[in-house]
Amino acid sequence: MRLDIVSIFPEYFAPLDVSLIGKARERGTLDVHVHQLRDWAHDVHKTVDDTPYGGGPGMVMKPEVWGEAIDTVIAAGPQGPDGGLPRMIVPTPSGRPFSQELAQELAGEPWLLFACGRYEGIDSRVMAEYSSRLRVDEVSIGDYVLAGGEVAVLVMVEAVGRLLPGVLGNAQSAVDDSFAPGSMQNLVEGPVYTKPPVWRGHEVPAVLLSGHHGNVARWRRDEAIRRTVRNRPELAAAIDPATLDKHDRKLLEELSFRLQPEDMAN
Ligand code: JA5
Repeated sequence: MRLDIVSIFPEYFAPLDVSLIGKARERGTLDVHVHQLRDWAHDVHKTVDDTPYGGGPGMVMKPEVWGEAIDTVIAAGPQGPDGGLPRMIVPTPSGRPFSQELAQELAGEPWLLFACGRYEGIDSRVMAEYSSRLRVDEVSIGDYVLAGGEVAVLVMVEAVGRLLPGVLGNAQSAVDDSFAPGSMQNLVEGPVYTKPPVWRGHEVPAVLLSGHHGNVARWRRDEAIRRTVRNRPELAAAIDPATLDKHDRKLLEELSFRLQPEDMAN
């Protein structure tokens, strides 16, 4: 997979040299190109921003600089000027939510182009222009404000990169994830433990040392349910009652959690 990232702070992407993603780059699984947006600004001050039309606080990134940057990146693509087109991702808190499902979808793309905004964001005509030429998605990684798109891109690159064939050492790790399709539906993962069996007076739950695989699986599911109800009530509310056994129902009752009634449709 090829990744192009355009930013006024290319130094933000130093973490992509290390760990899982760094190794994937060394092996050629990932081909990452980070670009300095200011390389396409032509005035002496390398200006990339200007005041917002309509007034208001802050500055907006200029469309001409972004247009030249993106045109150049597209033209220098993986297989030359006729080597297909990238899918473009623009991080913004007003975008569609990033999710494990979107990460899976992006992991199937041969070429992604990430455009990192700063200030109050990028002139919207840039997204309009490229939407008529490429698939463009404005994407949010959560409901909070960041100073720019760079950290959001690091998040998305890690989430996507670890799904690529051969990037995770253990093939099971990616399917066990809380939000992976095929993991326990609508449940987050429970707690994990390793040696020693007692640390500062805290004991590892005895069932995990018992060697009884059935009891271990049951206990893990209970803990996943407890955590989901406590930390993610909106996920718990979306549990399909048909996916629960009698033991699950009893536990939810003990936790005073009311399941949604089964609807009449279907
Ligand atoms: C800020 C100019 O979903 C959280 C996000 C916050 C934020 C993102 S994504 N992009 C920007 C940005 O600010 O481009």
